[in-house]
Amino acid sequence: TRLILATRNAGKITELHAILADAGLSHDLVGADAYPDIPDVKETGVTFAENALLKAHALAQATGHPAVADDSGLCVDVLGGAPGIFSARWAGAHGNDKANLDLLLAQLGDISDPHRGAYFACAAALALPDGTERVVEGRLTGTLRHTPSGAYGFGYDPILQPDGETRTCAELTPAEKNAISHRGKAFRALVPVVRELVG
Ligand code: ITT
Repeated sequence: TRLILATRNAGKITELHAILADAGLSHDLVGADAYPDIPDVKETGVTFAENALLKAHALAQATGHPAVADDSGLCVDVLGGAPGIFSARWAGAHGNDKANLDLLLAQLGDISDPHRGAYFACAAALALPDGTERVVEGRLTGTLRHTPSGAYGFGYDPILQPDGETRTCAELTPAEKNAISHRGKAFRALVPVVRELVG
């Protein structure tokens, strides 16, 4: 069965292929890039779950196949949860990971480590062409470094050091990150739902 990955973020697609394969899902996983004529979905929701559902429904409707979507971001304690759902365009242009990360570090300045708590959040949504929907969430909590470190991953990975780790998410191998990440947790929870509703 074909299962659409309703995202155009290359970092997410790489992680989702690994997470879903490790969880034993044998579906034919096809990224949204395979459907260039489908317009980008307007993320008008106010929560990760709402936006993930919007993206999953849009792709399921447009393709006629079941679709899974990821809406995710970094929530910083001292910023009241920002950038949150605005993580991909925190510095303005959509998807400029380096500018987003640099701006966030500048905003935090030299705030000390005990006040640099943050977490990654991920909502994983499944939508079927008939309108059936499910959504689950996962989190990874940690502390924000003062300077970026590491070359794996994407987005804010070089500055989040997970609780109990001495390395940033960008210094963990992809398998190590997926084992503990917000995305790994959310999509591993979604897999039994996919099995039940998609087959
Ligand atoms: P799609 O909507 O096409 O899926 P997007 O990049 O616009 O792609 P989001 O709106 O969910 O996706 O934005 C997520 C942003 O949050 C992403 O650009 C990163 O900056 C950040 N982010 C999410 N998960 C992350 C992770 O595992 N590591 C680092 N940063 C992450």
